[in-house]
Amino acid sequence: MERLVLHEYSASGNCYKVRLTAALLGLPIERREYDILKGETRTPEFLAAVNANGRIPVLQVGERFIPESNAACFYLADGSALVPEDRFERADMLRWMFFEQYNHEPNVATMRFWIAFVGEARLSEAQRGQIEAKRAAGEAALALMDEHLAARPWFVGARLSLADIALYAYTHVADEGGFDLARYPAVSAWLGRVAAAPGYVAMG
Ligand SMILES: N[C@@H](CCC(=O)N[C@@H](CS)C(=O)NCC(=O)O)C(=O)O
Repeated sequence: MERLVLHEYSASGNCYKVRLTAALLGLPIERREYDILKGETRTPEFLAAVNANGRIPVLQVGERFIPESNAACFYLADGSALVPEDRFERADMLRWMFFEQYNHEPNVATMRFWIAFVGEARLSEAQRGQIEAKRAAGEAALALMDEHLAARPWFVGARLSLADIALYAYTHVADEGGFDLARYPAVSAWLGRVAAAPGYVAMG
């Protein structure tokens, strides 16, 4: 495989997904840190050379760049045991990864960012006005995950896949956004299974 460099902010769950995928696959990956709170992913240089969307993570593969965490994870894991061989299960894995980006991350991750990183006192009026809706949507996503996991050990099929990695990243730190994981026993048990996977690395 070509040289892999992860452009990241290490406290970000989206970036952690890529590191965790690489670790579970035993792939060496270089890391380059940006402080998103200082706008380091919004400089003209970053926008021109790394990601015109001004965000991390970005996986650099040789001289090319893959923004979007789940796309980066897929690049690393394509053809490995983290992507199901069965066609239906592969699509089901993508279903959960899209769910993560649409229903989970914008609520569970944003609440964590606003509360633990920005601080409630520094939120804008508009952000403060969204808190209750985001909390409710985050709880709904966690409840749906809990119902799904009550009947099976992994999101898709009989083993850990990228669907689990994508959803694990922000779920295991959801308490930092004010979510009480004790309300979701099947999710809590699944978090333990992911953390016990060979090659697992903590977010740090
Ligand atoms: N859908 C993107 C979301 C990327 C994203 O929102 N990144 C945040 C950190 S988690 C970021 O770079 N924020 C800095 C900014 O927007 O300036 C993904 O999954 O990679």
